[in-house]
Amino acid sequence: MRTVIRNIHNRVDVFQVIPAKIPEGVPFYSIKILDDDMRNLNTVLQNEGNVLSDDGRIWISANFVNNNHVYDVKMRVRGDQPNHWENKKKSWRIKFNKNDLFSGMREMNLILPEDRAWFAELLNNKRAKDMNLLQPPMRYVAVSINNSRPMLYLEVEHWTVEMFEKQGRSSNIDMFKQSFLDTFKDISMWDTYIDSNSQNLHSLESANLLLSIINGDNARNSSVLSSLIDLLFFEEELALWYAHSLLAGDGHVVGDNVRLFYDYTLGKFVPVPWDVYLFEPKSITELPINPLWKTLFASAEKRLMTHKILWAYLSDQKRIDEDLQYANEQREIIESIIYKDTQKYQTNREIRKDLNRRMEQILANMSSLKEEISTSKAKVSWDTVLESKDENRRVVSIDVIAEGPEISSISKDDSFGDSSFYMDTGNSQYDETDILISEDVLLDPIRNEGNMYRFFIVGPYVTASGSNSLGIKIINSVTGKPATLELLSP
Ligand SMILES: [Ca+2]
Repeated sequence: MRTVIRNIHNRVDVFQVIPAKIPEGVPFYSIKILDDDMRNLNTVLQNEGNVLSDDGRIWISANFVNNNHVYDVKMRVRGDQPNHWENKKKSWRIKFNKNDLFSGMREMNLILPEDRAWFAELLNNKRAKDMNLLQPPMRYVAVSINNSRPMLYLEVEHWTVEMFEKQGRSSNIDMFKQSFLDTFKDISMWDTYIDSNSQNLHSLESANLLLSIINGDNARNSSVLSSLIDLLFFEEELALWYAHSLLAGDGHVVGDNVRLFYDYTLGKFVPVPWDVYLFEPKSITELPINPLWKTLFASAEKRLMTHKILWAYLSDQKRIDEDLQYANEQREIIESIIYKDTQKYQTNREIRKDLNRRMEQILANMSSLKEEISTSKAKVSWDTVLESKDENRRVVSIDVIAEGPEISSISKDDSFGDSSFYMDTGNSQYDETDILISEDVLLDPIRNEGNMYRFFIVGPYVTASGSNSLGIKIINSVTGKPATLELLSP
C-alpha cells in the first residue's frame, strides 16, 4: 500500500510504503516535519531544565498522513519530565484542524510506551472502562516521522469537549488537573484543561469546598467527612477509583495525575484514573499518599467499600483471565513493532526484560491483594472486672487488637444471651459514656486512635463455670469468614 505525502511547505510530493510488519488493526501514521522546524525545536529543548517550560511547548506545523488523507496539523512535545523530550524519540501532542478532525479527534497524545509501563496502562484503561470510570480512548500505533522506521507510540486522545461527547458524557464540564506539587491546599495550583462553563463559577466553588473539607477540622471526623464528600462525589465512584489504583500497586495517583472533572449536569466531581502506571504490590494497610485519598480512606467504611470491590473482582476468574489475555495481546502488538523501532532509547534486551517484569507485577498485585484481603487477624484478651453476687452483675472487659491486614468486624453471636455489649469510648473504664452496641463494629488495623479496641459485656452474675463462652464473634469484614484469633487470656 502506498500513501502520498504532500508536503505543504515546499509542495514536493514524496512516496512512502507502509511497512508490511505492522499488525493488522494497528494504525500507521506518517508525519512530515520540516528539517528547519525540527532543528529549531531541538535547539529550544536543549535549554530546558528538569520540567518542560512554556518555551519548550512551541507548536510546529506538520503533515499527518493516515489512510491517504493528509491532515495539516500543529504539534509540540508533551510531558513534563525530560524523558519525554530530551532523546531522539519524543512524546508529542498533535492538534488537528477544527474542520478536519481525525477519527473525531481534535487533539491526540503520542506517548512513549515505556512511560506508561508498556501494556500496563492499556490494562489499566480496560479495567477502568469495565468499572464505568471515564477513560480517554487509547491504543498502540506505529508512527514514522520524516521517513523513520516505524516507532511504537501509545496514542491517547486528549481532554477535549469532543472526547467527552463521544463517550456519551455531558460536555457541560470543567476539567481539572491538580498541580504537579500535589498540594491540595490551594485552588490556584489547579490547572483547568477544559473550561466549558467559565461564566458559571460553581465548579470553582465546589473545588474550594473540597479543599476546605480536606484541610479543615472535619477531616478528622469520619462521619462528618463522609456526608460532606457525598455532596461532591458519588461514593461508589471514589471507591472504584481507589480500587483501580490498588490493582496496579497504587502509588502514582499523586500530583498532576489526580484528575477530576466537574459535571454541571450531575452537580458532582467525577474522578478519572490517569497515568496509574504499575508498581510492586502495596499493602492495603498503607494509606495512599495523595491528600484527597489519604483523608477519605482513613475511614474504615470507605476502605471497606474499596476492598469489597476488589474482592469481587479478584474472585471472578473469568474477569482475571480476560485481563491477562488482553495484556498478552497488547504485548504481542508492542513486540511486533518495538524491536525494530530504531529511534527508541532502550535496547531490545532491556525492553524484553521490562515486559516480563511488568507481566509479573500484574500477577503479583492480584495475588497479593487477594491474600491480604482474605486475611484478618486479631489478638483477643478478656478479664472479669466486676463480679457481684449482691448486685447480680458481672462486667467482662474484652480487648481486641486488630492486626489486619483486612478490617475485621466484631458482633454478638447466637450464644450471647441476655447481657449487654458496650464499646469503650476511650477511658478504658466501664462507665455511662460507653456505647451500647447492637450492630457489627469495624476493627480497623490502621485506625487513627490505634488498633486496640475495648469492649464490655455487662450481664447478670454467673458462676465461673458458666462464663466460658464470651458470646461474641470476629469475622473478616470483606469475606465474612471467621478472623484468625490469638486468644491471650485470662
Ligand atoms: Ca468507658
